[in-house]
Amino acid sequence: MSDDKRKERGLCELYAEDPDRADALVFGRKTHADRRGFLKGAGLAAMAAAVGAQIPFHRNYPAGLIPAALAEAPGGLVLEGKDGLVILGDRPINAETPAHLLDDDVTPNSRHFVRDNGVMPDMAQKMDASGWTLTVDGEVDNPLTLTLDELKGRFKPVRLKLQVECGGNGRAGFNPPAHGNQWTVGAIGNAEWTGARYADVLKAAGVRKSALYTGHYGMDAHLSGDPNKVPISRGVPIAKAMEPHSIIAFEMNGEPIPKYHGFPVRTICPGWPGSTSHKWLKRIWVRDVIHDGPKMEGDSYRVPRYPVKPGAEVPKDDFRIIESMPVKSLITSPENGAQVGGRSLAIRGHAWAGDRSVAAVHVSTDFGATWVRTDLKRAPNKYSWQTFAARLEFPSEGYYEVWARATDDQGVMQPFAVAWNPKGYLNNAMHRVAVTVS
Ligand SMILES: Nc1nc2c(c(=O)[nH]1)N[C@H]1C(S)=C(S)[C@@H](COP(=O)(O)O)O[C@H]1N2
Ligand SMILES: [Mo]
Repeated sequence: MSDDKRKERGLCELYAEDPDRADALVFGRKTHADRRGFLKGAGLAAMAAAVGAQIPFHRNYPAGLIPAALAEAPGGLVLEGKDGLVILGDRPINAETPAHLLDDDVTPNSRHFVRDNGVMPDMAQKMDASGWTLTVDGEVDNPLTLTLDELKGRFKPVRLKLQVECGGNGRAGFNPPAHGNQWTVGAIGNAEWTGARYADVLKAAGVRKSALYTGHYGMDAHLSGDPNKVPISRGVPIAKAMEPHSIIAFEMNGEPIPKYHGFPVRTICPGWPGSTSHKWLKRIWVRDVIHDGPKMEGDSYRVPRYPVKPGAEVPKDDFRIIESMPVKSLITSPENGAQVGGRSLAIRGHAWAGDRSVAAVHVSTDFGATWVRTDLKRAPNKYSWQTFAARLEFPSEGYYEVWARATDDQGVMQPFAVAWNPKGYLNNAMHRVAVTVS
């Protein structure tokens, strides 16, 4: 089955099974309360934007009916406020950004990938934070319950450009295939986040010497609908939480955090698997053991301690928790498959290296035989990705591939092909884009 078919079916199935939820996802609102008045205001504007035209007979349009324009659109489901994302799944929502749409130095909200494990909370769906508090408890002398105003007012806010990359970004490149979302290269974003320093909040809570790890809890519901189940609860070692770039964010690119990205508040633990950047945050449980919430154990966000043969069974005790993400780069211009007239081409992209910085990015147009060093910018702040650019000359017409290879500040380079692991994490193989010169 083609990808387009699968996604279309996803949308049609969603409308067939749960039209209210489908409307809410597509148009960003709950419709059951006002079925007769469905296409008004924000819902009408969102639908007009989604189908690409005004809708003269909008008053007649029934709620919960899949718009034909979307059913036939390649890619199917449209996420409100998102631009050009490829949707891998709609329950939970998972969507990645094509590489050429990640060209901006700072990723706009409309182009940041989305990765959910459960169901978005109502508070985010409505973008209304009334009643929200954050609790900090556990290994602290002074447990806190903060309102949004207190979080914003009690601590000096910081504003930082920070990379968030899903631990499974690149999973589609594994053979034998790994279960999970088949991310290609676009589960990475570098938005500008505003928030309190995680360290300041922990200090205000009087974090104890016995504190070893944090445990994050959010407001999203488990897919099963069971209110006693938590979809995901991960955390970080205290040292990572105390790092000055780990923040408890309340703004993304100068706006309240969009519903998909954790409204009203989330952690950002940059450079580590995105799953440590907990959305819709409501509680930080400070632990005196390594946090053992759902998706901390087993093979979730864990990799074998030693290299394994592709397809091997790995004993559970031989896994370790993923911490820093590895060095990686992405060519964001030209787009894969570009046709170039003439012999010269400007290329651009970004590179990042988890807790480290990127020392160099090289590119090759002859399948790795020779490499040219690109012009690599410094990060505006630590944990931002770094932008590279180069001008390439092609000796003749024909099919070329542009390959990019970043090197981190410890001399570690991206590999040609990734080392296999059971769940398909940490694929940092070189990015390649095809270019036809005529
Ligand atoms: N509450 C909550 N936080 C979450 C998740 C989730 O499912 N629920 N997914 C995590 C994962 S696996 C990733 S990669 C990032 C993705 O953040 P984004 O959707 O803002 O890009 O959010 C993380 N935080
Ligand atoms: Mo993730």
